[in-house]
Amino acid sequence: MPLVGSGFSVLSEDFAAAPHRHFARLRDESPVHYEPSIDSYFLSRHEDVKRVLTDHEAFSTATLQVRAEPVMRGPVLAQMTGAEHTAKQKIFVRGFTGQALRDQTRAIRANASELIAPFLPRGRVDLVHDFGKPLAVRATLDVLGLDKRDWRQVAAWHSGVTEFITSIALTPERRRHCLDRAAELEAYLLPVIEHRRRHPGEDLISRLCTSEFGGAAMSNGEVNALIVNVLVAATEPADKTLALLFKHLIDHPGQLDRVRRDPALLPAAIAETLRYTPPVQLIPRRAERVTVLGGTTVPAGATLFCMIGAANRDPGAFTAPDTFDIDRPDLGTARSFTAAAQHLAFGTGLHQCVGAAFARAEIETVAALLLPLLEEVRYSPGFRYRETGLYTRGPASLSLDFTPVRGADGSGRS
Ligand code: 2IO
Repeated sequence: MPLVGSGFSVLSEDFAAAPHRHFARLRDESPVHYEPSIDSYFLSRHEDVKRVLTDHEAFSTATLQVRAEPVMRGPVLAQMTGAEHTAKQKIFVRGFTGQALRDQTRAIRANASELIAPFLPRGRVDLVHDFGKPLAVRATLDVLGLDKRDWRQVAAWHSGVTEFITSIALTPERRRHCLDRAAELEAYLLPVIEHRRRHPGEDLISRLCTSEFGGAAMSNGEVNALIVNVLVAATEPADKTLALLFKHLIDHPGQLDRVRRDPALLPAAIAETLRYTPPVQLIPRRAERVTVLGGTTVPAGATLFCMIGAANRDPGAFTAPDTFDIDRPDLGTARSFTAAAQHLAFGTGLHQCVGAAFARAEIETVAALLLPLLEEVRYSPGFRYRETGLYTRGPASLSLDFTPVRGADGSGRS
């Protein structure tokens, strides 16, 4: 059945249930797929996605003005260009590499040990809700130098902000809800910003407060937007990536065994997880001029969604793309977390993810810690796997059973 004219929609429930089942037909039959209800084009070919993300003059990030600014309450890094972008990107790169990254990695390990401990004697954990989500928020709070005891509150604000950014359509009620959470988050952050200006530390908020651009410090509003930027970008994909890594390894016991025996294979397993099931499935851009893309003419001002999941499974870019294979020669693990990555999970071009090294360190550290603890790891009896999300996507939950560890909660009881 031809796709075009068949009523197929990436906004349908059918698509949402299992997007990857539709990727091949989209790439083959409608590589620049128009969705009239939201007046947007969905790009599914690796070549087209790469072109759009690389040509930042012709395809801008202006979409974020409506998609993100109302909850960010100011521009995020991805919206900036030129000298301002270069200068502010540097603050982030410094905040996520070198000594900063080594300190963050140590804090992640401590957080992960603490969070997993109560589940070890039970032999069961929901890797998303019991572990991944709290870990993701707490790791980000450490980066920002915020109080970990506030993590539940910050998590609630984060989900309001993220819902706004990642929704394809919002009801007025949900929109209000998201804007309210963003206002509460800003009210929480402003006194912190004021305090860090006077008493800076080594954390990223302090770096943002004390750095100058064009001879002037950023305003509270500008700093707030960049903090929320980090909060969303570092937290939202983390629990998804971790859960997806475990799911793929459990589904491929031979590869799980090898990674267990040789943790040096973890970077390849993580990179392949990011290729196979990128947690950020869509990246929006605006066409700045009329352009022919994959045989379709898109008008100036058009909203484009790069379908990262579909591009990452393009047979033109990867051999046997629907196979999860940590040994695939076309992955290039060493460059998978750099600007030269072949997969597009971190985007590419000027606005490629600045947190890629942090993401790798986080998932690698946590997986290396969990794998030896979760012996005989398997799905809990009766567990039904389900993924949610079109923009960011991951397991709704991941209930795992493993061999209970006696006395591992530190209480001395077993
Ligand atoms: C936060 C969407 C999870 C970013 C965004 C408004 C800007 C930018 C991204 C990623 C991931 C989030 N876009 N990170 O796609 O900073």
